[in-house]
Amino acid sequence: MALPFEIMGVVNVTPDSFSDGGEWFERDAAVAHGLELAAEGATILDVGGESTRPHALPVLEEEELLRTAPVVRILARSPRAIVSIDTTKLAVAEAALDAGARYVNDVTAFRDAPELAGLVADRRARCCLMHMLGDPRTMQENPRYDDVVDDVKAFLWERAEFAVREGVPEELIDVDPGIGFGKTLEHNLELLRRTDEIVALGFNVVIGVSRKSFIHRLADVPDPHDRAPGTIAANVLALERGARVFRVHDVAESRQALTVAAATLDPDGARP
Ligand code: HH2
Repeated sequence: MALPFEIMGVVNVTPDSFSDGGEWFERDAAVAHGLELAAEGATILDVGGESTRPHALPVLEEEELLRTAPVVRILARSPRAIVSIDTTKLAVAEAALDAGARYVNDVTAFRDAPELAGLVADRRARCCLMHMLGDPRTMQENPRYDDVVDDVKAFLWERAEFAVREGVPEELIDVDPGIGFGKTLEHNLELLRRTDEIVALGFNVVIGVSRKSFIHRLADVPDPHDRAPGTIAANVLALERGARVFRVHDVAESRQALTVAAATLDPDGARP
């Protein structure tokens, strides 16, 4: 039976991601990791070839293609999960869709490559439009908002309108407040506390808190691998406020927690 949430498992084919850089950089390791996450309950596998952590070095298009397309091609055969490509580049998204991906996760919400919207529309793919203030080089330099939730909502609404104008059906658009992307600790907490206001936009809301540094700031957990409990706490509260998709590294633990939380919130709701 369908669960009232989806888990997006992170497959970073990168040497420098903030929490697992280098762990799945080899093609076979990335594929094996993706299959393991699908077996643990991820229904979306988010394959990325470029880190978005603050001050990450940009990756050339050819290199990002080489990292991601072969991994997407194999994972797309999995019957358990659909494959998402985490990219801001048109050619990388196109190659991934050619290789069987059915979801495009763009942390710039089609601002870096506006043509991505038309591509997603033509392929009838699902997409995630994420909020980020500035770019990964500058985003953590004194981020400011009038009201962080209202500003993020206005941005997401504008980007969704753009996607719809380019032909993407509304029901294939997910939105994401972009936890940690140009936000202070207080901004992140405010967005999580008021997730219901983002849900009220009418799109599926994606939450990406997994292992992020705000958990360390709050609970003193220097090693990102140890941040699953903080990740789960934030995700369970976001579920209660209506978020639908949870982008996580620790799939088995997250699935267990979210399943129990969902059953508690709605005893008549779907169970596995
Ligand atoms: N966070 C990261 C990357 N992509 N996409 C969405 N939609 N939402 C997020 O919160 C999000 C994202 C950062 O996490 P990770 O991929 O583990 O790190 P890195 O960017 O260093 O590879």
